[in-house]
Amino acid sequence: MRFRALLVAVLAGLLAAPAAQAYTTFYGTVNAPSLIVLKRASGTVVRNASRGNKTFVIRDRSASHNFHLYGPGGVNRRTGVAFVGRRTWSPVLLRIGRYTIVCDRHPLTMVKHFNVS
Ligand SMILES: [Cu+2]
Repeated sequence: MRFRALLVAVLAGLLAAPAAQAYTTFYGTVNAPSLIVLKRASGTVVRNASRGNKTFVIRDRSASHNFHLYGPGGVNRRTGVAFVGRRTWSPVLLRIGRYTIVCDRHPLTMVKHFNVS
């Protein structure tokens, strides 16, 4: 009887366990001829964000560009220039400061920033 009670308690605990953590997701796109952008699910461009863990879904649509994210806290993630496809980076911990998204082959023309506060 005691064992059964324990078993029920353990099963109830398993059922009550939280689902995998879902973070706010940002969508990065890089595309020919010279587009690089970071948007929210709503479609608005990310210029300011709150600090904390985020998910980045990167759509790299060109074999001649890449998507590189870097900034405070040692964040430094990138797709390969030749790579075409989707990458998910999660979690990425954003800290207060200024982050950069850039195509490494065109750092003067394909570069944007957003601020985290
Ligand atoms: Cu480029």
